[in-house]
Amino acid sequence: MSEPLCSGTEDPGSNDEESLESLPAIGGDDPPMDIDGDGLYEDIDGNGEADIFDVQTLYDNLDTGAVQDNAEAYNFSDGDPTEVTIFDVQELYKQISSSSD
Ligand SMILES: [Ca+2]
Ligand SMILES: [Ca+2]
Repeated sequence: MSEPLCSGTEDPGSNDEESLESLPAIGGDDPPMDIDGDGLYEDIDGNGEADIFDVQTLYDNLDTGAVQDNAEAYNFSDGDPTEVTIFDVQELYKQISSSSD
């Protein structure tokens, strides 16, 4: 029984996929994912794609501990890193609407 602690592995300059922490699942069974490795977890429902459903899921679960306890991962608006707000939801929506395949 070992419990891996991931503290100290966060390095904004590196892109080490294996060092990503998994966050508690939001509104489903799959943990959110940081698709592009910038430290923000835009795939809220963890299905591998960042789309409008992730915006909806974040909005629906905005007041839950799974979101607020990991506010830095959802600080899309680059505002207060200790609280996820509607502005973060709006910014995620903007990012998703502006990104194209
Ligand atoms: Ca990201
Ligand atoms: Ca998704």
